[in-house]
Amino acid sequence: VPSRASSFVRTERLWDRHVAMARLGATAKGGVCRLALSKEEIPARRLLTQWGRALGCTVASDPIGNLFLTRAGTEPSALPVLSGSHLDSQPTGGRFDGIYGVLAALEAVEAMNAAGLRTPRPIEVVAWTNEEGCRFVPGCMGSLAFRSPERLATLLRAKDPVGLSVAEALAQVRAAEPDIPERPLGKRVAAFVEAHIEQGPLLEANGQVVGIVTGIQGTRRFEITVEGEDAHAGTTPLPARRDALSSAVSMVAALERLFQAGPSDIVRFTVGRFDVWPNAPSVVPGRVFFTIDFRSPDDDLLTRLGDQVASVCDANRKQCAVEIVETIRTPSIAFSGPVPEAIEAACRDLQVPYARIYSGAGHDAQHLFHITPTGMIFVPCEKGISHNERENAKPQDLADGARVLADVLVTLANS
Ligand code: HGY
Ligand code: MN
Ligand code: MN
Repeated sequence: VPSRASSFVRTERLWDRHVAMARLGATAKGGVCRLALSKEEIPARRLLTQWGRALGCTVASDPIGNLFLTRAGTEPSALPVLSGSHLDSQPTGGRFDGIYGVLAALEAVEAMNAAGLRTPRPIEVVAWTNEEGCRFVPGCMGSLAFRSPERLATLLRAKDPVGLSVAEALAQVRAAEPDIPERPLGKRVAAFVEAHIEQGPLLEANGQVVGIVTGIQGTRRFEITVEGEDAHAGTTPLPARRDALSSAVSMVAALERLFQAGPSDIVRFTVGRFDVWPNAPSVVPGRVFFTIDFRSPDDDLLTRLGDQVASVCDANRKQCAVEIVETIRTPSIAFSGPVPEAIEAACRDLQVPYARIYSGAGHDAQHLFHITPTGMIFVPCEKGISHNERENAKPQDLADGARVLADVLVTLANS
């Protein structure tokens, strides 16, 4: 159908934009390290801004640093349709996690321009600040603030491992963007659609190209600090030791028994960060910091198991003190309504093989879900590898996902 936006999506152009972005924060092993609000992310924001302006979009950023490229609608007062994901990556991240959703939305806008399509609703391509939650905790920070503006002050105070706050890092980023105006935090939107690689093996294994995401599992994240006492490894007898590492290791072993007690492999329990001080071979560690990332589709399980974290840590602290802080808790959500329906209609029109699929990974969509009709489009990634520098995807799959997204955005922006 000549006037359909999807007909104007260009596989090479979308791929080339991924190649250009992958240079920003490129790692020796072929991945990216582009942490939130880092010096590597500034040029990525700049490149996105340049591409958006070349397509006639106006660019603005909000008080948490979310970046918006707005394609004007014929009815400026109509609520906009948002689509996007994140520019930031994990330290050993891949070239597609997050960035694909931003570039697919940009490609959809370019295709609408080429098709000469105007829509009543404005369309906004969005890059949410700090989705990955590595440098600054919690993750999904930009979409969280957009949904709950009352959280802004607290989120701006979050500090990175060297003590720099979000506010200070954001000030550095915004100082590099004098030409990008600020807009208020949060507003009502008509719908949000996020395209993302699956970060799992199912679509590729089953020969499907698009996953219509049915929901996102719930998450609880904790930070545990174990306080003991630095001591001489050679002279300190066992009864006199307050060994923070020994206690922390007992806690992790006990937590694994708690979380992996269930019959099936449903619960996801990860200790991703484990810092030891002073981290010297001949010093009994006086302090250990570690993180817990706990996920389950079952909210009752999230409650039942998550509520035991404190008692399990306390029962294994031995001669040490322990502090447990829950940093974020997001319930599991189920997508329904106009956005998944529009995705399915577009897949059928375009004859793109699709399946319904549940998301084990967290996304910004889990916050937008609470304020507007929301849905997600997954595309395959090689062997489901992600949060790994070997993350890979096929140009054709990325483009097919962008074709579906383009027609979905036109449908929603006309509704
Ligand atoms: O951890 C997550 O689920 C997301 O990919 N940051
Ligand atoms: Mn992501
Ligand atoms: Mn990720």
